[in-house]
Amino acid sequence: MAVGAETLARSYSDKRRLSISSRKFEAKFVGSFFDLKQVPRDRRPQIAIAGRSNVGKSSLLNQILGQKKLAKVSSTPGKTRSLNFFLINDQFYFVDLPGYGYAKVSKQMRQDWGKLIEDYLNKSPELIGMVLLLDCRREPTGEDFTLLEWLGAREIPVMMVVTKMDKLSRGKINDKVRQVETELELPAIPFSVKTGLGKQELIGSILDLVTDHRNR
Ligand SMILES: Nc1nc2c(ncn2[C@@H]2O[C@H](COP(=O)(O)OP(=O)(O)OP(=O)(O)O)[C@@H](O)[C@H]2O)c(=O)[nH]1
Ligand SMILES: [Mg+2]
Repeated sequence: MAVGAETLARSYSDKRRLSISSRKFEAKFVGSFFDLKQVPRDRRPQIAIAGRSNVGKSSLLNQILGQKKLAKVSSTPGKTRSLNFFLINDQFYFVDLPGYGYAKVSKQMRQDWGKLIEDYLNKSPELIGMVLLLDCRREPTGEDFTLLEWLGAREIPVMMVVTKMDKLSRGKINDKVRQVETELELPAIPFSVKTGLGKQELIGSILDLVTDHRNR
């Protein structure tokens, strides 16, 4: 039986996918950057982790990388103030962004962080996707919507994650996910670093994104 070009192409991409997904995320911390001029520019794709201060960005990163302390976690909001780059499997970067919306820092500091995030978003052609986090006990803010609009306008894929789900009772988890999905018009992944909820689903989405980008 003749094998069509389409079948060959599919089996090739399946193999590529397998070769990525069968490996773990091997992560290397590259550096913390306060200025966009310092960040690595080697054309490897970048996936940013964004959301309000204290939403659980650094914790999520440690969880999916299977490491406890690679990204700094703190109960004091505003821990991550720089762009933190992690090289994954030598293939792509995760960029842990400073959290936004934390009121208890000086106006100057808020402006500086905001500018760093804005600069990063406007001047990073390597950005291929974003993991956007929302705390399950909070409503999305204007900043969350602004970010979503910005990503939508540039057709950058978003993986919406609802964090700290261990704080909700089992029965409320599905309701919360549906509420977020309706409000933001996006699929959402429920997540908890305490119970491991959502870890495999998120890793799968990230691997799909990287594979799609490579096969383009
Ligand atoms: N219960 C619970 N706590 C969590 C979870 N994820 C994060 N936390 C806690 O939330 C706090 C903030 O976590 P971080 O990972 O530092 O949050 P962040 O978004 O990186 O914060 P900034 O860097 O300040 O923007 C810490 O006390 C974490 O232990 C979770 O899934 N469940
Ligand atoms: Mg952080």
